Amino acid sequence: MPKDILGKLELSEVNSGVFYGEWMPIDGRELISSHSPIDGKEIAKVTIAGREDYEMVIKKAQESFDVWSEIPAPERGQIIREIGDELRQKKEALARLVTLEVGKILTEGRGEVQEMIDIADFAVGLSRQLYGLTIASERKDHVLCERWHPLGPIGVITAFNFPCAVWSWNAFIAAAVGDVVVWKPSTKAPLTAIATTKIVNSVLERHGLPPIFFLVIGKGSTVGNWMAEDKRLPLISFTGSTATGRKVYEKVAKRIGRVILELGGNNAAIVSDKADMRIALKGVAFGALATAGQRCTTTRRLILHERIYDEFLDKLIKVYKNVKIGNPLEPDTLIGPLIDEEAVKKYEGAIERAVAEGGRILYGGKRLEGCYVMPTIIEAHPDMRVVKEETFAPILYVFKYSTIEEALELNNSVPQGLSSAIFTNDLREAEYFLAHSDCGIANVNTSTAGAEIGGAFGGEKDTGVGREAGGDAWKFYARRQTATVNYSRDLPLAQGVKFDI
Ligand code: UN1
Repeated sequence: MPKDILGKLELSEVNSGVFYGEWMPIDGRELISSHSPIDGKEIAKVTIAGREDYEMVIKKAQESFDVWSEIPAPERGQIIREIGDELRQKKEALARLVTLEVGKILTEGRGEVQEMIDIADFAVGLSRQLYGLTIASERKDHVLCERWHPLGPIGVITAFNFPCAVWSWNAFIAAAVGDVVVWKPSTKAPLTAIATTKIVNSVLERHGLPPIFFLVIGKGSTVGNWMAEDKRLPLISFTGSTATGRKVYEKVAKRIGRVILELGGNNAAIVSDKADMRIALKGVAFGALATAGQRCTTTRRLILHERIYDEFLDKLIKVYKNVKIGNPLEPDTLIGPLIDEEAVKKYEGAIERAVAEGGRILYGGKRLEGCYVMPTIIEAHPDMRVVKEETFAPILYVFKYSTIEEALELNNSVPQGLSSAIFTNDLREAEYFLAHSDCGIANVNTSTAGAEIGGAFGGEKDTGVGREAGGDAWKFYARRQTATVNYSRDLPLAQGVKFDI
């Protein structure tokens, strides 16, 4: 166990996985282990929640909500500002833990914490900008306006690949709006969640405020199911696979709750014959290889113009040959391991199916050792079933096109609709792409991956419902109220209805 990293984050060999204002005692509780995909070794152990622990979390979250939601929003913003500062101080240690626990390279680990700091800054600004509209009333001496109220304790369920940033998109925006947050992280990254919970709540404690960021780590889908079925959590924000997201959606719908679903992506990059090839090459390589292909925004499909097809692939294969695969803590590594053995199996299974369906491996296709795999490029055709799926691994399927219409048809031909990109210097092509891409994110001359927090993040079709992070995504975390105030000396009715008594 790397004591230097864990020590700085107040983690020990056995950690409580439930925070309800205090950390649930660890004695006699069931334990899970967190393993590093770097070498498969155990980092530390974590306790998991039973139903009583969960009930305690919800009870305390409700109590905290009553306090936090009453604090003026700009004051809430000041607390979030300090949380951002605390994260700045702990950035390196938390980044190293992220790298250790999920295997992303250190600059990406740092980027992950930076994303938390950025969204904290965004939330501070937002805390003074929770605007509602004033609407012209059809009735004399009436005011019609929109108010946005805190929603309640909200549930956030996150995946391993962004083990703290995605939580913070939800948590800091929700906190600015006046909500408190119950977090169920991935059991593949429990230590990052515990360390994060300690950092953010320390600020509230310093101010004598009740905690607003609760944590409940559970095994399998148990805790997630409790949350999805729990009316006391008016919103569930879920990040994960489409299959699990569908189940969450059904459960939340049954109780008429609200969801944000950030599910699978199957993102394409189009490279036109009118692209700046250097930019295109870097954009495609980053999109396909970063985080070892384990981002929901990863470039999984490459749509190349026929005129540059061979040349671009030659160059891309050279890049693939040269990228250093290995320990993500080492400074020149660009590709770390996949998260676990199961992920490697899925990588191998997808490649096998692609070949069986007529795909041709142009590069890679093999496991190296442990959870390390070769990034893979496969020449594919649009009818292959496997190209319609999201495999969370560095596999890139390549297609050829001749007209921009054809390229967009290919872009839109999958069930998912998260991110998309075109590389071109032609204005007509770029605008045609933006007008026709069916994704929530559409980029010109930059990668499908690596979105900034300032824009709303999310997708269409099987990718889910709603938006997170910037833009006006905060409205998902708030209860909208339309208010009418009559300051006249009469009671005129809307639509000219007469009701004289
Ligand atoms: C995810 O993979 O769930 O745009 C989120 C990106 C990152 C976030 C990805 N900022 O690639």
